[in-house]
Amino acid sequence: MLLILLIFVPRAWAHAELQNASPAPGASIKGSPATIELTFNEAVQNPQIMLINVTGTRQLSIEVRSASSPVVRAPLATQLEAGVYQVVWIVDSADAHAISGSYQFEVIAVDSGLGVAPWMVVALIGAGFVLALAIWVWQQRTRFVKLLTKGSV
Ligand SMILES: [Cu+2]
Repeated sequence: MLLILLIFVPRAWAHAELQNASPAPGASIKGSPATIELTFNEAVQNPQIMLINVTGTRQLSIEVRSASSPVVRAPLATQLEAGVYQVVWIVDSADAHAISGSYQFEVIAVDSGLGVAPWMVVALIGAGFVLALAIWVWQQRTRFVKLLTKGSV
């Protein structure tokens, strides 16, 4: 029975299928992508892409200018801040049926270069230790002087 279904139900009815996406589904990328690019197995029309900031509440509707083509390219007008984004897309297959899908990717903040270097941590701990030792030595010295001058601490 299953075999008969497999034979008589044509695969996907010639609907378009998403083959490739950039940023890739599940990808973590440093900094904002310049474009969202979806590649289908056949030419698609009337593409619509919506970008939802999952970690925030911002919703971006991206304008897509595209003739019938297997590649839908959507340039981003604004830089995406760090966060998880959901790409929701709707396109018309060659047979005029609409198909849709969604996936997520993550934008990681670009390293500002102002981070604390490991040698700085070591230097700070070292400086703190030297200071503590200096204070201790100073305290012992005053106690010792008191002992000498007054005969008691
Ligand atoms: Cu169809």
